[in-house]
This record gives sequence, structure tokens and C-alpha cells, in this order.
Amino acid sequence: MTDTAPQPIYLADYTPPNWLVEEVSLTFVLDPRATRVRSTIRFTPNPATTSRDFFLHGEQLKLIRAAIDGAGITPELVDGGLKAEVPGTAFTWESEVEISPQTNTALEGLYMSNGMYCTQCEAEGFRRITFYPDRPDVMAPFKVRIEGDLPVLLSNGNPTGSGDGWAEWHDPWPKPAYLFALVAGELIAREDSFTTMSGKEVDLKLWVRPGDEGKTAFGMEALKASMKWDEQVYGREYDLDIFQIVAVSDFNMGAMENKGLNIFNTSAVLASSKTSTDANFERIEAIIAHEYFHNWTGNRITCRDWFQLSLKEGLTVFRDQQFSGDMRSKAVCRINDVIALRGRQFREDNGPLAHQVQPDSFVEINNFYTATIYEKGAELIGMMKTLVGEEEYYKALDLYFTRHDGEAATIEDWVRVFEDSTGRDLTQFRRWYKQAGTPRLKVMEDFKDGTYTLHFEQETPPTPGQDKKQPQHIPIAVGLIGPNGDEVVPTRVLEMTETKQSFTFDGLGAKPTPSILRHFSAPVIVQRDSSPAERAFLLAHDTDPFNKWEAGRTLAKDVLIAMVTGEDAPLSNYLEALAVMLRDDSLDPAFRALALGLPGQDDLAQTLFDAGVTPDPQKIHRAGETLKQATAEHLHDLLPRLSAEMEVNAPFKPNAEQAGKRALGLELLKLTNRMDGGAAAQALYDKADNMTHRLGALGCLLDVEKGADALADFRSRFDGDALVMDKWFAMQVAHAAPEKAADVTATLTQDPAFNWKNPNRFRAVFGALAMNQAGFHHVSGKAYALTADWLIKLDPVNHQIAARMTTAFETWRRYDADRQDMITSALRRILATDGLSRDSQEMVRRMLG
Ligand code: 0A1
Ligand code: ZN
Repeated sequence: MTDTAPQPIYLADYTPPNWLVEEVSLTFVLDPRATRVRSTIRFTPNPATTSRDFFLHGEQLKLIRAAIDGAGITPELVDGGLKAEVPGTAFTWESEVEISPQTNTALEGLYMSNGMYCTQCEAEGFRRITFYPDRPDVMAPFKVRIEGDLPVLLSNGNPTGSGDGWAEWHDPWPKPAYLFALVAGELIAREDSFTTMSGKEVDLKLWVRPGDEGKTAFGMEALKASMKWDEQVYGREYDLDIFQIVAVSDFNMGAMENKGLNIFNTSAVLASSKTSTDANFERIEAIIAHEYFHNWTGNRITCRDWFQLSLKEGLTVFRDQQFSGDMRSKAVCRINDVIALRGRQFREDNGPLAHQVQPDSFVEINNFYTATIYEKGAELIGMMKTLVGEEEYYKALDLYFTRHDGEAATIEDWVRVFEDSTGRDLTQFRRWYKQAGTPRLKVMEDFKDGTYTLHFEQETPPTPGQDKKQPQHIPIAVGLIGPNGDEVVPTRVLEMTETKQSFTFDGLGAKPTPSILRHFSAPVIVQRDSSPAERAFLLAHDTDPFNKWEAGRTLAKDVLIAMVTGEDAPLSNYLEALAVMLRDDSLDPAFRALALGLPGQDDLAQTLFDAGVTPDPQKIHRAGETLKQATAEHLHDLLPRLSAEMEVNAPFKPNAEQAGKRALGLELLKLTNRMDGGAAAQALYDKADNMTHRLGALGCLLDVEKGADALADFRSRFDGDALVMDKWFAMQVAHAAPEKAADVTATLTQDPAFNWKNPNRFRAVFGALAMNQAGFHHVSGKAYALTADWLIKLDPVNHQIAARMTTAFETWRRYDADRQDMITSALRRILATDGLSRDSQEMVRRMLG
């Protein structure tokens, strides 16, 4: 074990680059183990600095030669790069290096996936390709020549020439190196085109490996819809002659927004009804939009340094969420976004890995592609929009694009744009970027002489390195409902800025029921004692779809918490309210499906912990089972009719309408499954003509331990399809009973198809284990040990994925002493591993505190 922790870098230490890059030319001569990269870089002194010291980043590069203004030099190779004596004025740097894509299993820089060359340069991968000032505030136009015996040779920008075994590309838009991309291989394209708002024709190409052509239609449609939407909603037009997407099987993340040449994990772009679920289609549409939207929010305006990561990610997530809401159902999308936020970001924010949306320091930037930077960052944008209003929001965005186009900007620049554009003072709002942790919002009320008062109190718990928190500026959208169910006060945004603050509503005839935090107007945890009758009332009458759903969810949560703590559970209120809502045909099936879902086990564990109770994952799991069983019994008579109504009697389409019906149909099937021992599930499995049904039915069969035949059938149908086989692996772990989950996982790791170096496959298995809360936290401790074993094995091969997956352990402080001991010893064992990556070291050290 390395006793000395890797050193952090600090936002406060930022200094501008000494040298700027006017232009870069790169030549790649491809070879699996000995690719040559020649660079010619025109450097000019940065007038903003006085030092002319010269440093270029470089890692795992074999330097062949270097020259300045044509004269050969021998630079000083130092940790992480090189130094050289350079002239005091503009000069031309040349170098040639050798790299080995074939042996690059970390999937950063230039690597190979299934015989194809591809790159991943965000955040700091370009320094594994050539010596360069690999920092986002150095932006330059790139010319690229690729030589290689492969039919397709791609890079950023527009094509400028090609011939047998070579191709040249020119990207005129200055960009940081993290947006560089190169792809070479045997690929085929789905081609299309898009006419922009000013009438320019853009070629669109979606490249895949031969055999996957049939899975490209949906992605292409999503791309065109994104391009149109960005023009219509944000006035943003595309700026090159060509836009390309490439699907790659080995990829650490979902996708990457390289200028004009997006690279996608196959899981984030390939889609067909037979192989993809409705959830897959929806995710693909969102990710394609996300990467495309980065062209303006990320590429044209990039980040000055990595502390500003949320500048591009928070805003781009916000934009893709808006897009999905416009393409599908706004209410359903918002609910799903909040479920994801609570499941991932709240979990992070309430544990040892909590960090600011704009961190002050980090050890390894790869560890900061987090739910806080992305999803909480998006919530901050949403709050700003709520505070300034729709019209002012788009005016501010216009100013942002004109003022900062072509720049590497900061979060401070972003907030200042809003202040300058709207005239509002956002000093206090800035705290959202600098204070980690999820605020708790306590709500009390009183009613006297026609005046209704809401009393709020906010408190943000301590997080690592931040004991004391200042009050935040919280937009609280509130509506009031009268006793007869009519809305007596429509939505109003209350701006809370103090620790304690009250708001009054006059002229009311009777005490109303408040609907608080409509649309989930701020990422906070509302704490309010409320009767089951009131929750049921809101579930029936709230006009805000989010809060209508929230009322049902809170009711379910009350029931589950009471079951766990042995108190009286308001079961009948819940079941009756649920039955009324399910019968309500005016409600979107997708919404009803969401209302049938239960709060996550992690959410319940955090709620118990907040209330001073040590959560027992087994008890939480059992409470969920009891409630689902009670629901199945209560709704028994309704199930056949409703299920029949959810049948889709039309050819498969991945649209919101059909997907909603399938979602509710499958929720109902899970209930039926408890009563018929898998009969309906088997019938659906046998007739399924799409992956949503096939997988949903398989899950039900696994739940009642009747899945063996279906599993074998599934495998034989999809053996050659890696993405579908990922599902085959994940389902078995996700649906394993708590006491079996670790053993099922261990057995799967012995399967010849467990290709663990592939990030999707590794995540399918170990991601599913971490999400099977009762299985992961089973008292045997087997899942902890197994996960640690595999992370230790993975770390030297792919440090990014290993580090990210240590988050399975991040909630350890909530649990009892035995589990804490088992988890901390698993973490210490990881930390004691010789040569453990900086990434994993940082994560484990932060978790252990
Ligand atoms: N910027 C991409 C995500 C991404 C981030 C880091 C990567 O490697 C460490 C790869 C992709 C996005 O937001 O989509
Ligand atoms: Zn992004």
C-alpha cells in the first residue's frame, strides 16, 4: 500500500496557460502496438501571463524526436510530461511519439475495441496520444491526417481529402484537446441529412460495425429531432458540414461529445424492438440529445478548468431533460428524473463522497463525473429558470451564447450572465454551487381568521470538509387546495432565503391543504408530518402531476417505514388511494405505472437513518415484499380488466404512448405474478415480440424461481448480441433473493461469456449486485467480499471503472457495527493493494474518511 495519499489539485491555484496554441496538425500512422503520432503545433505567448516556462502533458508516450522551429531538441522528460527551453516569441513545436492502442485496456487515449481504433480524451486522455497542453483553456483548430489499412478513417470537423489508406480532416472551430477524436475500422454508416434553420445542408452519419445496421434508425431520428429542437428552443444551429456518431463496444461511459464526431457506447445508441426495452429507447434518445446539445454547451463554450465541469454538464443535462419532456410526457419525465436524482445524487450527497457542484479540490478528475456534477448541476439550472421565469431564462441564455462563444468559461461567468441579463442579485444563490449536502426543509402550518401561514425551516447537514452551512436561496413552488378538492391558490413560487421563514395566504374561507415543492422546484428533502388522509387527499386532488405522484409515494413510504419500525402502518389509506388512481382512465398509463412503484430501498434506509434508526436492509426488503403482496391481494379483482386494457394492438413503436401501456401492463403483471405463480408471465414470455415484454416477463419468472427455461431460451436467442447478453447477466443478479445474490453473482463470473474487461459486462453484473440492496448488504458479507475481490482485479486493467464502482460501498456509515466492520475491511483490503490506481485510492480514502 502507498502510505502517502495522492496529492489534490486546488481551484484556488488556477493560473492561465503561458502558451496558447494557434493551430495543430497531427498525423497518425496506425499500428496496433506501434502507432506513430507526429504533431506540429504553433505556440504563441499568452499576453495574459509573464512566465514563458514551457510544459507539455504526456503519459505513456515513447518520444521518438522533438524539434523547435525545425531544429532537433532533447526535452527534459518529467513526471506527467516534458519541459523544454523555448524562444520568447511564437514558435513551431514538432514531435513524434509511439503509442500502443492494442494494450490500452484503460480505454483512455487511443485504444482498440473489436479491431477498431477509437479515442476517449475527456478528461485527460489526449496526453496519452501526444505531448500537448492538455487543459481545456487551450483551444485550437485541428488538422488531422490518418494513415492506416482500414476502410473508414475519421476525425473531427470536415473531410478535406482521402485516398487509399489515408484521410484528412479539418476542424476549424478552436477546441480543447479533450474534444479530439479519431476512429478507424471496418464500419458502415446509416446516412441521412439535416437542413439547418439557415438552409445549410448537414450530412449525418451513424457508424456501426457490420451487422448492427438494423439498429441505427432510432438513433438517427433522435439526432434529427435534437438538431431541430435546439434550433427551435435555444436558437442554436449546427456549425459543420457533417455530424457523425460512432458506436463502440468498449467504452467507459455512455457517450462523448467530441466535436462533430460523437463516440457512443453501443448501449447508448443501438436500438431495435427485439433487443431494446422502452427504457433503453428513452435513454438512447436522451443521450443522443445530450451529446448533440454539448455542441453549444460544452464545445463552442467550454470549461476553463475541470472545476467548472458542471458548467457544461449541468446545463446540458438540463437541456436534455427539457428535450425528453417535450418529446414525451413532461410529468412522467420529471418524475423519472427525480427518482434518479434521489436514487443517485441524494445517496452521494448524504454520504462520505458528498462534494460541491463546483468542487474546491480533487485528486483525480475522472472521479468527478458524478450525479452531483450532472444531475444536481441540472437542478441548479432549473431553479434559476424558476426564479427568473421562462422568458428571462431564454434571454439570459442568448447573452451567455453571445458573450462567451469561443471561450473557456467559468461557473462564475454563467451566474454573472444571469445577473447582468435579469438584474437580479444571485449572491446567495451561488451557495448552491459551493455547499455540498441536501438541505432538509421542515414545514409547519397554521390557519387563523382566513389567513393560512406556512412556516419553513432549512438545514443542510454537515458534509466532508464543510461542517457549517449557510441558508440557501430555495424556490418553493406552492399551491393550495380547498376542502372540496378545488385549487384555491394556484402555483406560486415562494423564495426562501433565511434559515426560518414564513409565508402567508389571506382571504381563505377554510383551512387549505398545501401542495409543497411542486414540480420538485428544489433539490431538497421535505420533512412534514402529515396524516395519511391528507396524503390520500392530495393524491386524489393535486393539480400538479409531480406532487400528485409524490403524495402516493410518500404514503407508500409511510407504510413501509411503519412496517420496518413496527408501528401502525396506514395500509388501507394507501391501498384504497392506489385503487382509485389505477381506475382513473384520465391518467396516463405511464403515470399510473410510476404510482405503483415503491420508494427505493436506499431512500428508505436514508430516511430511517435520518430519523435515528439503524436501517436493516433485510427488514426493508421484507416490508417491500409484504406491501407488494398486500397490493396484489387488494387489487386482485381489478388486475385482469386493467391488464387487458394495457395490451397494445398495433405494431411496436418505441413512443411514449405505447411505452406507457407496456410499463403499466408489466407493473400489473408483477402483481398478478404473486397470485398465479408465474403463469401469466410465462404466457407473456412465450408470445413476446419485443424486448420490453420479454425482459419484464423473464424478471417475473425469476422472482418466482421459475425462470430456468426462459433463461436458457433467452440465451440461445441472443447469444451473439453483447448488449442483450448484458441484460441476461444483470437480470439474474437483480432478481436473486437476498441470501442468494452473492452466490449467483459468483457463479456468473465463472461463465465463459463473463468478459469482465468489457465495461458494460462488468457493470451489468456488479452494478446489478450493488443495486440489489438486500443482496449486497446481506449479513453473510459475501457480496462485500466478492465485490472487493473483483475491484482489486479490475483496477490495474481499467482504473476508471474500478474507482467508480467502489461507490457500491458509499453508504456504509448508515449500517450496524457488523456490516460497518465488513465493509470497512473490504475497503481497507482494496486500499492495501499494491499499485492501486490514484482513482481508486482517492475514492476509498474519501469513503473511509
Ligand atoms: N462528457 C461526456 C461524458 C464522459 C465523461 C468522461 C469520459 O471519460 C472519463 C467519457 C465520457 C458526457 O457528458 O456525455
Ligand atoms: Zn455531458
